[in-house]
Amino acid sequence: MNNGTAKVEYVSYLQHKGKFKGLFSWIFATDHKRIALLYLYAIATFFFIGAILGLMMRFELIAPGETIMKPQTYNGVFTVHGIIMIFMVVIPGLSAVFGNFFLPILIGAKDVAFPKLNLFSWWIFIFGSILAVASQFLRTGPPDTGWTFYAPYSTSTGTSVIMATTAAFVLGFSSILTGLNFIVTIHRMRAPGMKFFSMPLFPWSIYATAWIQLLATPIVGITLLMLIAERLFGIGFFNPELGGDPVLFQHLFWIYSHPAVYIMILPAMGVITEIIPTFCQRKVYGYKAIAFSSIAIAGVGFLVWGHHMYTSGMSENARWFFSLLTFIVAVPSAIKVFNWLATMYKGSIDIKPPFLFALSFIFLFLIGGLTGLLLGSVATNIQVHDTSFVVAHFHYIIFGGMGFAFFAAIHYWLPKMYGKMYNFRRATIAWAIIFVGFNLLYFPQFIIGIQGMPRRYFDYLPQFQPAQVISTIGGIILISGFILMVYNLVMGVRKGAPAPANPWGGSTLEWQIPSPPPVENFDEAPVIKQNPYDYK
Ligand code: HEM
Ligand SMILES: [Cu+2]
Repeated sequence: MNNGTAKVEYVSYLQHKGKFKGLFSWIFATDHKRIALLYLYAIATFFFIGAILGLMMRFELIAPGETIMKPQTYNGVFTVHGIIMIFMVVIPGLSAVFGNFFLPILIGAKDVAFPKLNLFSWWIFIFGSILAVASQFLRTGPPDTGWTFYAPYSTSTGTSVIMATTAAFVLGFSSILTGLNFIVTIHRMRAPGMKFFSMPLFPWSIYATAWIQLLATPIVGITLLMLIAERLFGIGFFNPELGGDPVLFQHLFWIYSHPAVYIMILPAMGVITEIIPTFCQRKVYGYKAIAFSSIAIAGVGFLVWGHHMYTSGMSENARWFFSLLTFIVAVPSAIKVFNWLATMYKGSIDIKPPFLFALSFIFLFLIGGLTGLLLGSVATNIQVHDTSFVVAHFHYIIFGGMGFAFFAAIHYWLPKMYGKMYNFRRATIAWAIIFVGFNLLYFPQFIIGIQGMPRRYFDYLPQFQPAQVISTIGGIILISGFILMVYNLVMGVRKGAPAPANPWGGSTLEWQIPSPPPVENFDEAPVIKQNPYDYK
């Protein structure tokens, strides 16, 4: 181990020469760190495509009536935007990139338990993504159901629903295999001496996430197969004329898709839990409470799916029950927020770009979470159901939460991953632009949502226009900040100053090895005697 400034002789995973050369040494790599970068490049590309589609919708919505596209095109665009962002960006995002890269390192392992399976998961992910994008170009036209594929419309529309659902099905497989791999890794590969309760908290969050991936994803897989069978053979699962029930589809879909939002947000919380103590130079407050709250969120998250269905015809009792459970799942999330704030309290705070993204995560996640309670309570839900209030809420949670955590993570760990530093000033400017753009884009949607602006509509009443214009301007600002951020990171990787092993004074294991890490992470397996946050 070195103190970061001394030159050491070792082969980093970036320089390592294996069986293959050039591109093949990447796309056939079994090193978890290379696979993490493969995911990073793929997901960044998809995010960019998805963001362009989002911006196209914003331009359409800048004025009432038709501006840049036809209504049917709009339906295709919001569906594809949703499919890309949900299944190809935020669900895999943090766990496939940073889980892959840092989980083994943080628990002192050489790699994940099944390196080849790990590579296979990436290939499946790419295959599924190609199918999803291809569904846009079939003669039948892009799917127009929204990413939720609600029956009965999805069983009868003429558009490419089968291709899109097959894509989601395939992507689900990748997610299941990744989850399985991580669970086995955590159980079997921890360094000698590392107990469950001496794991850092990011691995804890990945652990909780992996169980959701493993247990919930098969449900949506089966649901999508049922939908395909319904379309092909008219079986009658969802068609009332054949004795089926369209609401059954919603139950099955949300039994997966509500837990899926925790696949997105738990690793995000894990990242924030690593970053806050580092930049406050303090130990994280309430280690066990944070670890258990991840497990609690994963568990209770399975029981609240009905809050998406208050208006689709459920019994009164079912509604208040789901509402109650929804409020309960807010508790472990609130515990985490409390612990982050308690960690910061009286810390000596070092304001660097990763910390700025982490702070804005907390702020945006709070707005998303509190508006989530309005959606969780039956009466207020019925007022804002299927309005742009919902759009604002989930963008605050998913983009403001998972997205900002991703940006925080990349600014935190990039020096370790590439052994290079980026420009702090530019990163801070990009952060400010992104933060302002984000709030301009989504906050007005809360207001017009309450006033009755429906979601997924191509047209609207003139009274909503001012807010829509502000949103669109916000979208342009957001994208500019995003481009600046990516430019800055890419320049850092290509031309940045060499990064020391521990640029932030972090206290977890990854900062004890050189940047970029050696091929097998550790020269010799570390023996763990301390607490997870004691490597100083
Ligand atoms: C540049 C950034 C983005 C912009 C400008 C944007 C804009 C939009 C707009 C205008 C809609 C349609 C709202 C409606 O009428 O229902 C929408 C829907 C949606 N967005 Fe985004 N969005 C962005 C980023 C994201 C991200 C990062 C996610 C990640 C989860 C996301 C997920 C979704 C989903 C799931 C829908 C729902 C699609 C549907 O209704 O089927 N968006 N977005
Ligand atoms: Cu939900």
